[in-house]
Amino acid sequence: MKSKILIIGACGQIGSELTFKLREIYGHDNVIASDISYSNLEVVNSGLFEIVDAQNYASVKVCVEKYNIDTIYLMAAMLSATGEKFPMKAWDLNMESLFHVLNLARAKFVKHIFWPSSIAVFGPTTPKNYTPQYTVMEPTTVYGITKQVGERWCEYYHNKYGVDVRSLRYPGIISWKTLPGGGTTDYAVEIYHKAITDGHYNCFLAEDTELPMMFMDDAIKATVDIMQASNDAIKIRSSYNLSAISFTPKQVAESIKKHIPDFSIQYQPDYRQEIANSWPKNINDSYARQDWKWKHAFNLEDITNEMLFQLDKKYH
Ligand code: AKB
Repeated sequence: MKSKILIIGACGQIGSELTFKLREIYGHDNVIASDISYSNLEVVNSGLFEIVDAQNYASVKVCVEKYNIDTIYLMAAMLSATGEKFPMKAWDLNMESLFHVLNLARAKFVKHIFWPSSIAVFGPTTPKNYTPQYTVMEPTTVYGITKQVGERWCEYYHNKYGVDVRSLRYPGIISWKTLPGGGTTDYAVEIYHKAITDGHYNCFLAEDTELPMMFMDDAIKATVDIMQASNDAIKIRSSYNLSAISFTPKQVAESIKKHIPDFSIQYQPDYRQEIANSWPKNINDSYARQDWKWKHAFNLEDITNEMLFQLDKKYH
């Protein structure tokens, strides 16, 4: 029997590209995209699409039953920067949506769940370099708290109720199709757009702020790979550390200047600097590499080439 997939939060940065990739792999009509509104017309018009409120159990369940869904990718979340502005909204959205899908799996309406965690589960007391899978985790953002608590619940539902839930701690994701919204790592996407449109970027992080990052194609590959791995291969049911590259705003600016010599950048750190300072600089993802053979493909130079090429086409 073919897998029937529901993507919740399909209009967002990762959800949109995941929708296109999963349709390619599992067939157009086996992947139902959903979101709280019609905010991404490319996704809405690309195939089956439903309005689903991730915070409403009945709304998710109706869609699951309508299409006989067996696998849910829960991509709806409020990210770190917006979460600091609306702490209770971030808590409610991030936790309620997770409980709804976990409870649907516990009640056997669905079989498999993908739920993204984040490097935001780490905090200022975590070792910053080569951050291990198992280490001190004292996140200081509401987003990070929801992800850390969510990881505990995922593991709990797996151990107690046998729920097949799989998760990755995404770093900052860089992509050209859909803009990210409300994250601390968003600068690494905005910088490429501004390089093409304005030749200048005002960066909200300091020049030497090193953070873990990944190109979208790698993030999608990791997501597909962990979901396709055999049950036995998945040894961690909280969330896997996942890593590709790390860089600073200054290093991205330099790589852009190789293509656009006049590109200029100014650093005006704001409240997001404190969030970035609390996160690791780079991540040890040896468990993912060992358990389900994770391997990234894109380095900074590859990302810059692809981002500038695609955005140049988009804007001109
Ligand atoms: C954010 O910046 O909040 C996200 C993340 C690292 O999870 N991109």
